[in-house]
Amino acid sequence: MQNLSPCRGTEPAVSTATARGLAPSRLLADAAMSQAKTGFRKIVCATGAEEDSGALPSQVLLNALEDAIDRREFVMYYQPQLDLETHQIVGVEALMRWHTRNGDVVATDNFIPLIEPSNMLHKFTLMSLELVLAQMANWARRGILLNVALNISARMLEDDNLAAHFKERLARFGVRADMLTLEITETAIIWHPDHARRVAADLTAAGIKLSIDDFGAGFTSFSQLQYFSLAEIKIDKAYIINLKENSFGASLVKGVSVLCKSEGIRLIAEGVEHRESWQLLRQLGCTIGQGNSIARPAAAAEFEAWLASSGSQPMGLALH
Ligand code: G
Ligand code: MN
Repeated sequence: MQNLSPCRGTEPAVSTATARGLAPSRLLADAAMSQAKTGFRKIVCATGAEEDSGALPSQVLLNALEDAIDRREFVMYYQPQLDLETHQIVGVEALMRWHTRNGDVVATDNFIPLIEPSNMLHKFTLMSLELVLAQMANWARRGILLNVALNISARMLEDDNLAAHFKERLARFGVRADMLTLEITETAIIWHPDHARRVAADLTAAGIKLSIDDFGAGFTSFSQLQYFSLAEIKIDKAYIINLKENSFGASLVKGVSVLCKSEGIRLIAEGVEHRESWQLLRQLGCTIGQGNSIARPAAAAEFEAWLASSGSQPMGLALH
């Protein structure tokens, strides 16, 4: 493959908004910045007194987000997943960015924690799904067949109708179910495992693939994992960003790769920031990488330009 140069994307930085008390989206972009500085809890639990000192009440933030959802101010970015042996693009992860009306770009870490516990989660998830399916249908019409991974909250596995919602939309957009993977973060607490397992089984029965995200970042319960029919595990970037030989991270990758091989699970290393890690990952048995040394997340047009310049044929059919 040619031109698979590192860091080609130009993902915008998170908002640096400073003004206060303007439009709702300005408030939230502002809060995103405060969150980075002061921590999430302080904003969400802000009291009147804190409001005077510049923190914002959570309801204002939630209203701003709800408006943003209704106005469709969210844009999907795409980050490729590379087969480190064949240099084929095996898929992309869809990553949401909020493009506020004043031109700020807010990354997911700054707003997902607000949406997840709220009653907006359902609406937000279906909006994300529709953005992804519209893009997949658009790509398919143009002969670009890409497997796409969408992040969903573990809380969505409480919804008995989740698979039905997904099936209806897959049919409406004319997208094959086996080209869609749902990433569920391993750190999330699943309150009703039996129920979640049933919903997950409905999704896999519909042909949708399930992936465990941020693997190794939480208190992994292998006893839970074995009951989910997993297509994929993504090792948390904390182990990958500074991957070194003979380190704990290297042992983890090697061990999990053995588990994945014998279970027929696809293994992805996320946060591959250094080109030098590509070979080490292959040696450890992990053949798929995602991260800034391959490409940063980019909006569809920019991602397509990257794909064309990479010379890689995306692999768009079911992987197993
Ligand atoms: O929670 P999840 O693992 O889905 O989040 C993926 C996040 O990791 C995205 O926000 C993406 O921008 C970020 N990311 C992707 N590649 C890299 C990388 O190489 N290094 C770092 N630090 N972050 C990355
Ligand atoms: Mn993810």
